[in-house]
Amino acid sequence: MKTQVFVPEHHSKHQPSEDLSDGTPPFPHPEIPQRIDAIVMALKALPDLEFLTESGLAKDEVRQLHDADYVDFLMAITAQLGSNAQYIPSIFHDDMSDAPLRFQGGMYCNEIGTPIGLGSIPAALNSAAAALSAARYIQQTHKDTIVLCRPPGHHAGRRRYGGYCFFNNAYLASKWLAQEGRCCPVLDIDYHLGDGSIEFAGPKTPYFSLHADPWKNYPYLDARAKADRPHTHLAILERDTGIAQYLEHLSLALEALTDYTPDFTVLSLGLDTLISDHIQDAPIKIAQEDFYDIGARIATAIKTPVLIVLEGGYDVSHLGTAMAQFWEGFRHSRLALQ
Ligand code: OKP
Ligand code: ZN
Repeated sequence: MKTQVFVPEHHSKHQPSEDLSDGTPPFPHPEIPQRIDAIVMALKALPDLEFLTESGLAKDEVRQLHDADYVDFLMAITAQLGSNAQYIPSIFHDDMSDAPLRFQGGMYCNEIGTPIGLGSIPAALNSAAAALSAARYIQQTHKDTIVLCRPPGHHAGRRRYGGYCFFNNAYLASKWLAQEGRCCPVLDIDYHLGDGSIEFAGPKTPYFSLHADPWKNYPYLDARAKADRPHTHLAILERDTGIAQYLEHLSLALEALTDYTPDFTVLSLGLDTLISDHIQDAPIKIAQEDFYDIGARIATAIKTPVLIVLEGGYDVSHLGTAMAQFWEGFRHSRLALQ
């Protein structure tokens, strides 16, 4: 039986042109449609994968995780955009509900690197729908599944977008899989701390993350302020961390995760830990072939079906190889254990 790969059909409608986070001049936006094309192309060269196109929009479902006024704002601002316009908030306060609509984004976002174009929210709703389809599939079949979410989701909080994310794909899936008393942790191995995901950690949906120091890297916040939360396990990867040290951190996270006796697991898979990914401010040393060992280690330690959800990864010329290496390591490890 083949492994299903869910691919959102509308992701390429989200085409942020530039990222203003580093000031002027802006740099070309790294979260581009070619990311998915590169990964799909590399996976198509591997055996036993079947690709399924997701065309739905999770308009109602995102409201189970995100606040209604937040979702309403994203829909309303989209309705006001022209075909080439991109919306970025300019003024930031906690409550701007009485401000004109075009300023209200400042209470739902705290950075300027995530422009909203006409197709951005449809793409994000499609990405969320793909995550939920994959969740339903894994629930029915108990088979490991891949979903190539774009835009990513782990920086999206209950009422906050940013860090290239709008809806939290991983936690939409995790919360759905954790229904009726089941347990579905999220293991996040994106380079960045999922400051959105952390908001959704709970006894049945604990959050485990390996990430670069979030004080020195996006989202540039004090990790200590986040560290003491229940059902949250955070490990910081120091600059220059190589694969041996990385795997030690990973094993500790996997042990803690296993202690929850999960029924399903969501893996927030970011490929931006790759050494050549320019998104890193405190670079670590994970090579393409190391993804094989990372995939193998995860498949060996986690006995539940795993829903692999794509998060970041911006080195388009090496993304495909990294993903293929990860999947080969994961798959071979599963086969060896059968
Ligand atoms: C999203 B994901 C650094 C700019 C960083 C935001 C990065 C968002 C990463 N020069 N801008 O976690 O991969
Ligand atoms: Zn990332």
